[in-house]
Amino acid sequence: MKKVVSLLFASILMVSLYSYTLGGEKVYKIATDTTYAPFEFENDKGELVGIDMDLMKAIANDQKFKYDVEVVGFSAALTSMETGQSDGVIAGMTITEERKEKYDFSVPYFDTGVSMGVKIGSAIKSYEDLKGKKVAAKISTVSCKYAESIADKYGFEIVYFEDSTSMFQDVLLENSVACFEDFPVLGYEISRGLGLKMPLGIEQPASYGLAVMKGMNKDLLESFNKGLSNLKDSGEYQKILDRYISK
Ligand code: ASN
Repeated sequence: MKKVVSLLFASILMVSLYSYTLGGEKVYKIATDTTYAPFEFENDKGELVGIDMDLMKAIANDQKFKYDVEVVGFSAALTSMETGQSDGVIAGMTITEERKEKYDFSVPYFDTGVSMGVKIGSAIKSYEDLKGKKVAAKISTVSCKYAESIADKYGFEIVYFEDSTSMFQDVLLENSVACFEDFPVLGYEISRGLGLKMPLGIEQPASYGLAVMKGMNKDLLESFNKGLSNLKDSGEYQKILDRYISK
């Protein structure tokens, strides 16, 4: 009986290995943020769209690879990749020197930087005005790191959020007097009626890229880079941007 069971088990294992290599194209798992427009968000029809999502789709189509998207939030997306539950992260993720020690990035595909958002009508015009006040930030982000780096100097307290929508809400509800977020995201939301404004300029100019763990998933990174370059040549890349960003 034991023998039969182990034989059965072995054959099941073989069949599954067989089908993996035979039918077996790899399906990459790509983790992303929740609402982070215009990079990833649900449209009116409940479809996951945005520059990241459309780029991923077009690149996979061009390079003939398959992928699944996991919408988990930015901090959770990093954890998912770090624990091997996903192969890469595309989430309006800023390429930084510090992150490059841990992750490999694709070629940059979008320019970004950090900006302060305050409620329309707010008197806050400078970092000095934040003294003794609460400021909202989203954990694990470059904008949050930036807020942390100046918090002591300007004497404000940081309130942490998992997602941008809750962070913006906290400012609109006047619990926090300001938030720090990437300007393409803040700018997009403001242009669509979010009641915030950006009284100051842009700090820490940088770019977004797709990330994989250092030394891993080289094939994914290579395909992404090749596909992106093809999309730029064909004009498809620009078409995707134009879908979300008005000139
Ligand atoms: N822009 C953020 C960062 O790179 C990521 C995010 O909030 N989706 O830190």
